[in-house]
Amino acid sequence: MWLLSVVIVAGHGENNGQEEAQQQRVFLHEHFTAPVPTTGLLYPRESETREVRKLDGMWRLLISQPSDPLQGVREKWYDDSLHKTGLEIIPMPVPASYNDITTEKLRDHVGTVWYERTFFVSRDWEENRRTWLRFGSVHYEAVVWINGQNAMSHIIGHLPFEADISNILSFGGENRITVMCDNRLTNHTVPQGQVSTVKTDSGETPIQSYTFDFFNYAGIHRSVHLYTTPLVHISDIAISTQLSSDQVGRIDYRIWLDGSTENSTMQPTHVLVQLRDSDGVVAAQQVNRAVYNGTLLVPGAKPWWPYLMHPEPGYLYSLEFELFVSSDEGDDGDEVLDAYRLPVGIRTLSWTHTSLLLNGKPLYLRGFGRHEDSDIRGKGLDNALLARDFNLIKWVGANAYRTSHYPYSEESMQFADEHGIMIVDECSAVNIDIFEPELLSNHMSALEQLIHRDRNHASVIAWSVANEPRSFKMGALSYFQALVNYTRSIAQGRPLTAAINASPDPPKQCHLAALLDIVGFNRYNAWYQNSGRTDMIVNLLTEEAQRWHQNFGKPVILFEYGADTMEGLHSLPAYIWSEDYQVALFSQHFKAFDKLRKQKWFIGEFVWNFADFKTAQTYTRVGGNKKGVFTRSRQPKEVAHILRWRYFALAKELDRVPLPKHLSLYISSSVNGNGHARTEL
Ligand code: GCB
Repeated sequence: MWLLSVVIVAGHGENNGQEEAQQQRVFLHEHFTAPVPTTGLLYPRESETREVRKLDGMWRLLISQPSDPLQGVREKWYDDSLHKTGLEIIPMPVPASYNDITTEKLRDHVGTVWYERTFFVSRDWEENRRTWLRFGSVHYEAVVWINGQNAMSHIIGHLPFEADISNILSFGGENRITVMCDNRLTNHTVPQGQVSTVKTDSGETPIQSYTFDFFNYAGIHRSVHLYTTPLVHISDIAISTQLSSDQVGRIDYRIWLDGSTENSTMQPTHVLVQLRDSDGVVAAQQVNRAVYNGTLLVPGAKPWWPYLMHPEPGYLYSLEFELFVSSDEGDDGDEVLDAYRLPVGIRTLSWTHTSLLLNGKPLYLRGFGRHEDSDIRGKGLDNALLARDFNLIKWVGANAYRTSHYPYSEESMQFADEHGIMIVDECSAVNIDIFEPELLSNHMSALEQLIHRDRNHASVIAWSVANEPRSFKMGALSYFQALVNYTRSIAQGRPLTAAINASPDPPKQCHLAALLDIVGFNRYNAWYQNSGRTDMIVNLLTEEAQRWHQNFGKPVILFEYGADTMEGLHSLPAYIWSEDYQVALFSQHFKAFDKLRKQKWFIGEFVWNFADFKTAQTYTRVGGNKKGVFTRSRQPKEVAHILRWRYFALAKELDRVPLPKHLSLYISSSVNGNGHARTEL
């Protein structure tokens, strides 16, 4: 690592709008240690050789003193039930963020909390298998003990982690699981934040601050699985797919095995790989004896298509891997050691300097930036919410969303595959600044873990390496060169993008855009810039998009535009924060998009945001960010109907999709020939 000795004085102060000078060191990230590649972590699925149990439900929670977050580690609270500490224990649901569950204390807690529950494991699980404990996500840092023994630890929220806990479990008896969860963000975490101490009326207390615009919810956010595998088992799978012009599908696969057994009759001899269509009929198969990678060819394959691009979107096959040990009695006596089934969509993804193509067809993305966020649960996984959100996405006619600003649940990724919703998959690097080596290494790890987790999803069409980094700063150049070079080496056939808010031109020109495959930018014309001026959108937006394309020669997407809107607030003429203003602002953006679409390199429009969401407390946010097209309880604002009209009109124009029957309301027989003019409300 070569540290320049110069000290750069850079403009800074996005947090409170005041420009304050900040001194920053600039690093040349020439030598860095790439993350150790993630292994394992296949999503837990039942099969004839695997059992899966969830440890979701009501856990117990202890809140550490913010002034002494590591007291529990020093005093070994994990050695016994948390009740033994004599401190207050409260019930806490899993999965959920803990912040909005109680009526006091917890919402703005800074530091650690301790979760605990007990569970039983049957004696049957002791023989010839391994038992794994897997967390879908704990934000931000987690340390896990089973029966007082350290089982695993993990940093970076929104990502899964697991460990084989067979050796520390009590089979046929009660087990205790203890999780310490720390929500503190620093300059080196992804995302970044700062903890400082303030003097309150009752003394000093630590507070957490951050520049990103969503609440730093924390806790055990996704399901906790307990599952078994055979001693020797399939530990990991990577696939990539292609579709030829004559409809021959190709699946390249690789599997990894893990574990050993002293019993030689239990050593795997071959793998049977079978691809089954949605009726269960075998479409291709292969027996693999020596190596664990291969290729399946699927004549007449049914491709994976996005929603509204094909009558049967989201078509998935089941790719079955069965690990066998041969018996001397011949094939009939072969024993299945392990079986795992992976849903697989067959499609070709490619890109040029002007287009992103799926199965050879240029894509036009219409969708949203979103958040995993809801009342009470915060960022906790909620299947009811997930199903509702996908119903709304389809109702509005969107075909894509960006997982702004962190990886979303694995369950939502599976849903996207099944429904044909395309995903721009973003890692948790939001608003990064101060480009130090420790940040780079965590940022690389965030991307490595994300790509490892999501590489087999047909829905993933791009990796977003960051949202609104301070990419115009001098320190950003070598940082992003290192980051992008590394990410490209593990990108699994997807283009790299980012949501940029720096400028396409000097003096605040973005240092990242030139390194990407697709340039995405966020721009709030008539909101943060020129508030109230919906007559200052079309030219500014079209000119800026053109600058991005001219300067960097890449396809361009607008990843964010929008206006905060209080549901039920109306104003004629339109005034900011009213529903009327949101409608007017969107409509002007649509004009700009249509101009831009004529230039083939403009490949997508994403609204900010799908739904209202919670943020930290600030005087610019009324109960949170209100730029949702839907309210936080997932009901449409007026603009949702307008957006629906546009998204379906695009689907009609681009893919000849018939408009939904009740898109517009009957007004009068003299309007528009058929009497339908206004969108249905
Ligand atoms: C942005 C950010 C997003 C914010 C949004 C806003 O540019 O990417 O996280 O929520 O602006 O509404 O200010």
